[in-house]
Amino acid sequence: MTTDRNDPRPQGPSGSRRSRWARTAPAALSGLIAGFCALCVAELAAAVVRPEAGPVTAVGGAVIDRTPPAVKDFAVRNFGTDDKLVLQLGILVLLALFAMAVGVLALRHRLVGTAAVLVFGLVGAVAAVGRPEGVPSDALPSVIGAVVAAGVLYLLIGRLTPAPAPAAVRSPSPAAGETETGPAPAPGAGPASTFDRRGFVIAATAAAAASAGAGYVGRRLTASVQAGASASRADITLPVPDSAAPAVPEGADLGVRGISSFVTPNKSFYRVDTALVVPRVDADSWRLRVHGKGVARPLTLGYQDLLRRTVVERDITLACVSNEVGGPYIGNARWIGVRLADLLREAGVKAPSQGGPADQLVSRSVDGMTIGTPVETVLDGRDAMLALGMNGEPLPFEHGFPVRMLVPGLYGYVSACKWIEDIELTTFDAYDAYWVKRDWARQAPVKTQSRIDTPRPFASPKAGTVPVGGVAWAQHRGISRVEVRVDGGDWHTARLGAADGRDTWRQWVWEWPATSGHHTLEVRATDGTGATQTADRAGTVPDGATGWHSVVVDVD
Ligand SMILES: Nc1nc2c(c(=O)[nH]1)N[C@H]1C(S)=C(S)[C@@H](COP(=O)(O)O)O[C@H]1N2
Ligand SMILES: [Mo]
Repeated sequence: MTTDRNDPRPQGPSGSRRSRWARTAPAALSGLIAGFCALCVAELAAAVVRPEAGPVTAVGGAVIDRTPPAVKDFAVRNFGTDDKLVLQLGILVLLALFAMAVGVLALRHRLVGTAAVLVFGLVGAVAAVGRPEGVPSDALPSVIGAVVAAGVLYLLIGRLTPAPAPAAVRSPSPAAGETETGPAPAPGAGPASTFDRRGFVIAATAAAAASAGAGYVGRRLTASVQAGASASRADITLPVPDSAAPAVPEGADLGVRGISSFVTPNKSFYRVDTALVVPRVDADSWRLRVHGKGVARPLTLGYQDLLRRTVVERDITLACVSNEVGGPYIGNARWIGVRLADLLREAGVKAPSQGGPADQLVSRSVDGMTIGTPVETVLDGRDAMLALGMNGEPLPFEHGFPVRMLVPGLYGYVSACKWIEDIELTTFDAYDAYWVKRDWARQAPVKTQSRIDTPRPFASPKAGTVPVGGVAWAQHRGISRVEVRVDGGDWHTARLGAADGRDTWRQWVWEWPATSGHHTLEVRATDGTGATQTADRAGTVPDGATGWHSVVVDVD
């Protein structure tokens, strides 16, 4: 370092520039430490207020809320389920850069820099309160974090611009940014030594350590609150269903290598939601309210109330509207829950076709998601349910513990509210749910689709018999036929896996007599009503992608 106290080198005209740089780095570091401090203190405050109210989560959530569908699609496509991690890393990197800039700014204008820290706190606070589930107290973590961080920055920058000592000898080449009188060099210091390095290092280390401590305590506090939710989940024994699902028929799984398993294990079940922090709801304190237009007898139910009701078990395939042709956002599971229609009838709800005044059921989650479902669909006899269990275990936290909604035949964003806590009967005219406000369709039945799982794109199987297989779905209509063609030739009817009702997908396979060369495979499905999947290509917005999935392979 050129600013060592006993630097023997002569201080030429460049000395002042050098000393300015010598203070710029510690000023940037001060900014970084202040930023770190803000996040750690906010983390501690958020542990008390609400983990989701932490600034990074809040700003990330606000970004998600405002992401146009095209960008969201891009993010999902390129980062998949890691999109949220990428988003949060991006926010942290940006924050670090800004923090360093603020530190340097504070070196020149101590109060302006300090005020800039408060502005950042304000951004976090506005983002937190502006989330769909935001409440005024959500501003606290960002505000408290920013105030403490501003103090830290003020103090650290103070260490870089020491007050003049009484018997100061004026520095021959005062560094830029120094006050009129100029800082007094410490006794024995060379002219370029413009601040008390030891004092700064001690203060900076102390600030960083105290921040880390606060952050650690915050993390532990949050973890202990979440432990309550985990314990409540571990305590649950799912009931034996009053109406069990028939065993999955033999042959529903064709046993062909490379085809998605008929039942999707919970661990590999796709996850799509806007939650940066997975809500951890304690089943013991969880309540569901059913109320609104035409609800003669509003209900408030706890988890045990649901367990005591008639419990059904059903196999249902869930798909996301953001799934592109050939995409991965679909899974099939065995669910246990309470039929939604039973509950609504008990509350006195009538279908619109029976004269009921509400045509939209709006479900609300603990994290503020709103999902609008046609009341007519929920009451038309299908197994719409409040699900408690997934593949033999209580819902995993990621999939909506303690309770989520499911409506066979509708995309998730219009039916499958996770972490549900409120059901309001209203009309489509009166209210637009979260994704509808963001250009997605009000109503979205699942479109007939089929996917080639094997061979994989650009695979090079050996010439001879090559099984071409995958899954096809048209929930609540069922699949009646799947066809495959090669290089635009004749369609060949595939062999279907046994049907497990019409609410689940079906596997299919066709034994392809493959000849060597470059080939394009295409698939199309026909649903239970006899309608064949359209070839017309459409994107996912506003109500689901269409077109045939194709895969290109090179046969050896
Ligand atoms: N609370 C909440 N519920 C939600 C969502 C969400 O973002 N928040 N996403 C919906 C969407 S778009 C889909 S496709 C399904 C996905 O459910 P999964 O993550 O269990 O597969 O959940 C639905 N329920
Ligand atoms: Mo979705």
